[in-house]
Amino acid sequence: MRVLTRGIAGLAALGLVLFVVAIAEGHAILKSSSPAADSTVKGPDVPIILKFNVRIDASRSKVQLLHPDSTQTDLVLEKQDAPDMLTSKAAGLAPGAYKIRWQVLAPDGHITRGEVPFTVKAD
Ligand SMILES: [Cu+2]
Repeated sequence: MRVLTRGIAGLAALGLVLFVVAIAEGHAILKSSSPAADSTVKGPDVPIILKFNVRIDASRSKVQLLHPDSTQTDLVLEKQDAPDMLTSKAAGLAPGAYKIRWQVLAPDGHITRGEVPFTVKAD
């Protein structure tokens, strides 16, 4: 009985540890971005920075730009400065409303996606 109790306590402790690890290495959540959501920036060249809560597998992640005319282009990702960041450069943007569409793969194997709307104003 004592051994069983200890076993159960041990399992509970292990479960807690696994739970904490799962939180620490959970799927990706966007922590901040540049341009920030709903912000207005100066064109025509706009650096794109996405910062996440976990490291990102850039080779299996995708960032696209949705243009004011609803067309969509793939953004070429730069070499990662930090494992939890994706950067790119959107060049030649005319004034208007845009959206960054991101889809990333986190270490826990989960894919998450989201959008960051922003506006480009004339220089
Ligand atoms: Cu996950």
